[in-house]
Amino acid sequence: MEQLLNYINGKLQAPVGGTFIDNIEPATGKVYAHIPDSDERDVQLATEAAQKAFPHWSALPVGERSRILRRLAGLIEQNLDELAAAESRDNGKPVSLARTVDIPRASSNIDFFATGVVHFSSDAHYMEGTAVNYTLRHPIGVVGCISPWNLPLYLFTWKIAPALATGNCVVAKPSEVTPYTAYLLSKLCMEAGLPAGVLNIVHGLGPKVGAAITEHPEIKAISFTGGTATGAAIAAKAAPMFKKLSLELGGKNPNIIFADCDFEAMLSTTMRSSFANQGQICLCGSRILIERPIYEKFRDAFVEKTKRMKVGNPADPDTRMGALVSESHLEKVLSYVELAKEEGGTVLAGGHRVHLEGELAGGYYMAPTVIEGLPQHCRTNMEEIFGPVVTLLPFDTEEEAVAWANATPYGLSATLWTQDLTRAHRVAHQLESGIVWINCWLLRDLRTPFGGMKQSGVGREGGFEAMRFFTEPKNVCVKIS
Ligand code: TXE
Repeated sequence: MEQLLNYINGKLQAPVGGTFIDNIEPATGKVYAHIPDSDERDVQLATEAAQKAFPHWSALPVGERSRILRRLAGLIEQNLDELAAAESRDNGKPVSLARTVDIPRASSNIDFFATGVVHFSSDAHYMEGTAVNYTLRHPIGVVGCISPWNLPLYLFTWKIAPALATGNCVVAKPSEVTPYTAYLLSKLCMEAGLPAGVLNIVHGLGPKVGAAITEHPEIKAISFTGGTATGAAIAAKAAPMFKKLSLELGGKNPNIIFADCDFEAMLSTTMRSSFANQGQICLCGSRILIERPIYEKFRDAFVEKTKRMKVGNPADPDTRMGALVSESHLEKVLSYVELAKEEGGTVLAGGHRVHLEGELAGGYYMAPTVIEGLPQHCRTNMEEIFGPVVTLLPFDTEEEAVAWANATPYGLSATLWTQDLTRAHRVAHQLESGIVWINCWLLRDLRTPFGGMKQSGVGREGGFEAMRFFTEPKNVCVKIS
């Protein structure tokens, strides 16, 4: 049985305590590797290594840091096959998705910030005849990056790339549920010539290792993606220590479909925005609001397509619907289907576990699920389910659609389908979300601010926003008269 190792001070090493935890393959429900059950002693070693590496790494000319990171991005690209197969096996997602989205985006994340940092400039402010002010942007020092299991390498690199590019050193913790590609990345970091201690990856449980990172006095900023409840727990610990905090949390995103939409384009994209990655993307449109004149046409076409979706072996290149990430998560998602029935919903498609044959018999499979007839403000429509479950809601007026879209505690993303662009801009302006897609979904320009409001998070990632988060601005004022 393979034993994954921590990556600390440029070396792969076992946890100080010598204990390991099982790593389960969602496609079969079987243990296939062991990961370090690290604790605060490993976080201490990682933090010391990062502190030692910081003076040299932060003093490197930005072009040199850029060159090393671009080499790492290239190695991810060259190792697409191995990384995609590993991601699919660890998360349960179709290997086709890992090959076309997760791994290419992990490489782009690193390449994007490796090049972006070379153009990252600051400001100067001239006081006529009196003084000139210039702003310096220093790297913070040692920062913590904690990432979730739904898009493992994609979100892990999305955090470490801007941190490293701006000259920080990182203590990072991938989710214990999907640690494998971060482990493979450790080896690529050594091959790319990343200096020892610049990036340290400590594997293990959130309340143990994640908490130790959050609470370590020498780790000056925390960038976190995960559940809203965990984000609140991290903020409660980090805020009194005056750490900079970036929190990317949950969502309950509306997908608003007006009668004048391009129906076929909307329908095919809505299949993706509803069920991609088994619905385990914080940006999925889990509440579908349909203007009443086309409600039945949409419902019948959408349900028919959903029933035709084949749940299969994630390793099969033709599979578009793989396994959910864990037994406990599958049970959580199925429990929401039961709740929906109690709240008056009617299940139009799916709603049950799927049992595959042979080796896959113990896997965590679920049929994509469509529910209608729920009251707008019920728990099913207010709480994040994070699985292949969507609810349908007919609306009569634009005002009603906007009010319902904004009615949840979340505010991450929203999708809008209409050919009336005046209405599109008017509605987008009123939606309480950090991201609005009009006649598209998950179309991403990495330069744009990424994140949500309300209980979907604090701060933004992406582009210069991310590089500003990982740097401390200092204004220097020079008298010239
Ligand atoms: O998140 P967690 P999980 C939502 C989704 C999901 C829920 C929980 O609703 O059902 O969050 O998912 C580490 N101190 N999203 O289990 O628990 C943990 O080890 C410090 C939305 O992934 O928040 C992991 O590395 N760290 C999200 C990371 O936090 C702690 C994507 C995320 O784990 C910790 C994923 C603690 N006390 C889930 N407890 C999105 N916005 O994309 C755990 N961790």
